Amino acid sequence: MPRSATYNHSDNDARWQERWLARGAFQAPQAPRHPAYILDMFPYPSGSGLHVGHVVGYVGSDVLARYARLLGKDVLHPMGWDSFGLPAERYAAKAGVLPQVSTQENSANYRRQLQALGLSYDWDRELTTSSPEYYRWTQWLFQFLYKQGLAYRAGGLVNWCPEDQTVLANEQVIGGKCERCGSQVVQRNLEQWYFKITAFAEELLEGLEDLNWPEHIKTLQRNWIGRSEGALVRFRVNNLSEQLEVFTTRLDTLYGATYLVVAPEHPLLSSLVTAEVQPDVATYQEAASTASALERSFTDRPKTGVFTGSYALHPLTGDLLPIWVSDYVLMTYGTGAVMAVPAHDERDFAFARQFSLPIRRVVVPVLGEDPEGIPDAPYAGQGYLVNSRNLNGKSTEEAFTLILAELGAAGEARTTYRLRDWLVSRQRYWGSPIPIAYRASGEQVLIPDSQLPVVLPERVTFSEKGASPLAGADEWKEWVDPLTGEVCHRELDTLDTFVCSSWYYLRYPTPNLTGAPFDREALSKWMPVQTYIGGDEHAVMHLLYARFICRALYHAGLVPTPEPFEQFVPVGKILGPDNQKMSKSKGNVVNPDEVISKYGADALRCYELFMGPFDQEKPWSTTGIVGVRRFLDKVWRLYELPVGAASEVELQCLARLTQAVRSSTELHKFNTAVSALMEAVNAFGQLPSLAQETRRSLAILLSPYAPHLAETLWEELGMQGFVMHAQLPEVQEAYLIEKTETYAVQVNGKVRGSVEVAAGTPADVVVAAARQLPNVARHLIDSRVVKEIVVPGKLVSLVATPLHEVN
Ligand code: ANZ
Repeated sequence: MPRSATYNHSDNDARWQERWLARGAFQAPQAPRHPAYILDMFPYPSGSGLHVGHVVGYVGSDVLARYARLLGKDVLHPMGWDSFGLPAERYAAKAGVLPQVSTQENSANYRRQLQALGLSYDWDRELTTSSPEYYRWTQWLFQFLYKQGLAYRAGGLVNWCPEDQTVLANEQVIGGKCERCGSQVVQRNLEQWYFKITAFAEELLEGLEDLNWPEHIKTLQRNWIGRSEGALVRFRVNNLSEQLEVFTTRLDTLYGATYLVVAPEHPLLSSLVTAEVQPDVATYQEAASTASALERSFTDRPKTGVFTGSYALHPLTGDLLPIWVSDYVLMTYGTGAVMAVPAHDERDFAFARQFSLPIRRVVVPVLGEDPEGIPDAPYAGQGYLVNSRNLNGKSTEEAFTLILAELGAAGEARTTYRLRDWLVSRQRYWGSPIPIAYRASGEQVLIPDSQLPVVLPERVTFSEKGASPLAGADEWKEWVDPLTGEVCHRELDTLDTFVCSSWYYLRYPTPNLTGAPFDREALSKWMPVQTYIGGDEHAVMHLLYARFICRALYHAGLVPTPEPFEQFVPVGKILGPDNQKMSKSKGNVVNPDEVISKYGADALRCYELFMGPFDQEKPWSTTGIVGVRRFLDKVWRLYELPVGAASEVELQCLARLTQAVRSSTELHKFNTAVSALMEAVNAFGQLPSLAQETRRSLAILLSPYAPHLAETLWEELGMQGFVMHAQLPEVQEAYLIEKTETYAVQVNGKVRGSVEVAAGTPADVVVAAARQLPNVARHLIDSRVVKEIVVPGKLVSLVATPLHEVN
């Protein structure tokens, strides 16, 4: 058959996709010898299907999976559906279609779209979190945590989304708004289910050290966990038998404490309040209950409060300190009470000004200084003590220790964490039922294992707003305890969908196991996930929850590794051609189906990766994809050159290409790999002939990026089997002209190491290699690189500034 003038993508895309599937080319082996578990964050299958922005991460992970196969690795590369969630329930209320049905349709559409990209998923392992076969084990997980004392029901102030009509976890409230729908979240006092993630605060913090994750994600997790070292101070209160405990990180400022403040929800408040201020305090408490914790913690928020009428005794001076109530103190942190040191804390300073409370300076930045009068602003730094009796002149650090000793039983060193327990119950239908029931006495009973899963009833009425349809499922609501015959009522809340995704990676090695959620033996072959790819918006949600659940299971000896994801690679968003976030409402959504049918799957894949660095945001451009398609046609025509013995130039060019594709792919610099392929194809195009060996190598190097074209060329060359199962060419060092170059690496002007790279290595790859030097990485911790200067062959100079503190 004569060769077509341009590469025929429509026939070839379909042909290879069918063959790969028919021959089980993507199947992971049962007994891997060189395992590589490469995992994407699985999507929520929405009704509108995938757009080109959703798939960039999947293309990147597919390149890694295909590359690992070329290295001879046994690859586990699965996909599934995180299919519980509110949109399906909303859709049911509007369109009258059961979520069970719409979810199936949507995931079938997603599967079709992903397959059309030639993604090498092992579809035999597909998971659907909303299927009873899966959520039976989510329910097992709930019961496991319950039995371990790590799942409990408790009352308290929670975040309530009035639009979604459900509570939310703290992690789902971003800047006071619902993470899903953007509505203003309000506070409500409700009884809810929690998972005790706080029991793992220290471990989750320490575990970060060994992870190969981007530093900014680790910083977000560290700040979210928020470890604070400080002390408890116990204050005696006039006419109260209990002492009032405060948590402070600045015990050294104790002599500067001029009043105390308790949170409006503090349990001792009612005993502190004297009769005459009782009504004012009650009004204040009422008003405070509507503000979110976030709002309350803003430093510049106008300060409000009421004097309780009681006084506490300063433990060292015996002075009487008035006790106030104010909502700038949160009940959910420390002890819910603070000693206020207005001269050295901004919020205390503003409050003291507002209510004319004394301000006493006890720390100065420079030894020997002792300014008079009231300061204009608080000084929050460290320094030396003044107005602090025997401690004057001591450093703040030393004073902390001395005061702690002096306090005796009235003080105690204490570490606290900002992290709160994970609120997991939701007042919605489309989630896993919580496998628990209540006796008439209120006592909780676990639904016995033999009756799991507790399946969602289908005969329910959906309403667009208001209570969960489960509240109206009268027959389902009742449950008879088989042991006692007592009629109990089931829990009507369902689990947060983040519970389903906190353990799914443990199920892929044995997706159809019936007797257990996962198999330790199989996990010890595959875990931890070698590379996990997804959005960094999950930094303190999914990525934290998954680490917690993996640790809880690890401690029980059920899984082999404490950490689930060895390496995490964030994916940058693709914006619409208008530089805006792609969304249906903005009309800037690009559909991959159309792009594939016009330009082919390989053009879409290569273009998505060529657009820019994988982890950065970038806008879609139609001219860009045309250029990439032209490159693929050039590759196609290159194979029309006469066959000849390889010249020196050809061998050099191939060696450089092999080197570049290898190093760029390994460092996830996919754009650099694609441009190296483009350069090489241009260079080969200048030659009078091309050797068979070069053709074979080029097809293999191309195959992770443009697998359909690569298979077509491989077939034309008369090769047996798939190119995806070939062996990656080695770099022929002898043909790398100037073999290597050594770069000095500077951070903020100081030399921190050196890297040796192949001559001509692209600048961004050199920078990436430089940043991986341990000594360089150490100097970049908690910083952002704002400038990268590369002097070819000589120097990498990084300019970094400290990251903002993230609350
Ligand atoms: C006295 C003091 C003096 C404080 C000073 C600060 C500066 P981090 O570092 O975030 O842990 N605090 C304690 N519990 C609180 C609560 N429930 N709500 C609001 N604020 C609370 O912050 C610890 C500091 O935050 C504590 O140290 C306490 O104020 C305040 F010059 O105590 B400090």
